Amino acid sequence: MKHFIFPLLAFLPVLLLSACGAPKKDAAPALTPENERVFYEIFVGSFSDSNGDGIGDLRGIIQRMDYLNDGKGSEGNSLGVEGLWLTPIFKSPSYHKYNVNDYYAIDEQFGTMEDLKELIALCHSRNVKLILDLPLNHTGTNHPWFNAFVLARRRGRQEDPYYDFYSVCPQGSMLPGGRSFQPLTGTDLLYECNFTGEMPELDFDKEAVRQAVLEVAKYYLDLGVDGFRFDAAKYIYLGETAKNTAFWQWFMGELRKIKPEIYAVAEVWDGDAITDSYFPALDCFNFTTAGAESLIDSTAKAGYVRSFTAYMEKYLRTIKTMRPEAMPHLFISNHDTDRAAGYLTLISRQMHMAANLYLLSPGSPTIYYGEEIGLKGARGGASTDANRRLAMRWGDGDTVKNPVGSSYEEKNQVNGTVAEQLAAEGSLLKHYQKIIALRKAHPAIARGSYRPLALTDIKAGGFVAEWQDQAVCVLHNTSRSTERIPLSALSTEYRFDRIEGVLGLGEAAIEEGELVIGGLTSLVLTTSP
Ligand SMILES: [Ca+2]
Ligand SMILES: [Ca+2]
Repeated sequence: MKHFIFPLLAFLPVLLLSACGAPKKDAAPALTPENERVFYEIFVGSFSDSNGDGIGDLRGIIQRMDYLNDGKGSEGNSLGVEGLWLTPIFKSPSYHKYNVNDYYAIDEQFGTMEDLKELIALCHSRNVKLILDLPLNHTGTNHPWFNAFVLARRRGRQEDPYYDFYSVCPQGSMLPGGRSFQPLTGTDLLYECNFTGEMPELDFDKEAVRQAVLEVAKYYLDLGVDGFRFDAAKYIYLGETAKNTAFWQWFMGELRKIKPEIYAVAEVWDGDAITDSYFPALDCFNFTTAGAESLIDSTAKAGYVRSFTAYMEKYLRTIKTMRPEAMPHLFISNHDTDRAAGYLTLISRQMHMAANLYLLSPGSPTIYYGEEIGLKGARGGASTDANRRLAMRWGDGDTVKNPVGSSYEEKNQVNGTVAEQLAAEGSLLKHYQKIIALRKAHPAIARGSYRPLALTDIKAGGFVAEWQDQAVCVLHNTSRSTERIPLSALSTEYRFDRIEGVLGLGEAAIEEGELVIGGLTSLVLTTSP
């Protein structure tokens, strides 16, 4: 078997062009600070502990930046992510901090505003965007706004500026369907709280509320953050999609006046029919392809790749119609789902194939911390989300501990630590590093057009992407068997005869006009100069 594999080429595109004499392209394109980049969700309290109290913190993230992105590109040995999403860092009594009591203070467990500024500067020095998780729909019950609201209601002081701040209904009245309310002690009112009683919901019909939350976002943009992950975006007016999307249109319009390139992605945990309607305002995470028994899951488990690529083509067309800059935000798990390594096994390469499928797709995919080492964690019989947010397994003495309430059994963590996987060729972590580097070297994957391959009788499939003057073919073979695919079947326009990278169990080669690709393997192909 002849092997025409040039793995180094994927990592040295500039050298390649100069080595080939007069390049087809003038030079490697100067990459503008686009938003199509690989993000990494950090559940802050569980990531890395800098001061020995067992709780992850901002300084812990600063100290782990070399792991995330060492700024050395292909010369380095980092994961290579170019965006960080921090779960909420504001003052809050819970371990998850989604019930905020002061939007303008960093929770003492996590550090200080100075730590945040230092982290922002460090990120930006390495071309990493930093976004904050902003839970705006509700506050905590010790937020000064809520305290002032409760007092004003108990005393009947309608002139109080906080009298109308929260969503209420009179006791005994007809309640809006599908929403949850609890009695407001000392009044004849119920307050809206669709998550828990600790999360009272603001009344977004009130201009003062809208301005107050807008000020929060502006404050952090001024501080230098690149944007936000908007928590519970469909809960602003639960069950009223048109009112929700109108709110987000207004809100994003105001923020784009300040920062036109703002990175904004909303959590709208719903089907595409609903999430699509948010895209004129802002992007949404794609929940359709995420999690167990989803399209990525089933495709990674020896499914037909064309199911996934057909979905992606249609999805891209839909969201780009809504807003030309819209992009997909794929992921396989997050802090609200069971971890992927529980339903996709490493030994059968399902995790590897899932990573290939979603990270070698357009837009801005998000890795959930620990996913890259196969960290496990599921709600399980204990029915606690804490089990989905377990301590990162560094394997180097980091003092970070599992969150309060977790009960996941340590003996189930069988996939190894960061330290072990950094030292082991063929580890899942090394696989993630390789995917991200390949994606970075071929920006057409993230930003280009998307044309599914017309391979019909085999499980292997993929897409052709064009961006500027680059053409790339991404091919996944989810079956266990080697496939032989004529190059002419990949494209009628291009001859994809250059293997830029091989990701997976098998090998690949080009033999007499045919691409030979091993089972459980993905490829990135380009054309010969
Ligand atoms: Ca700490
Ligand atoms: Ca609400």
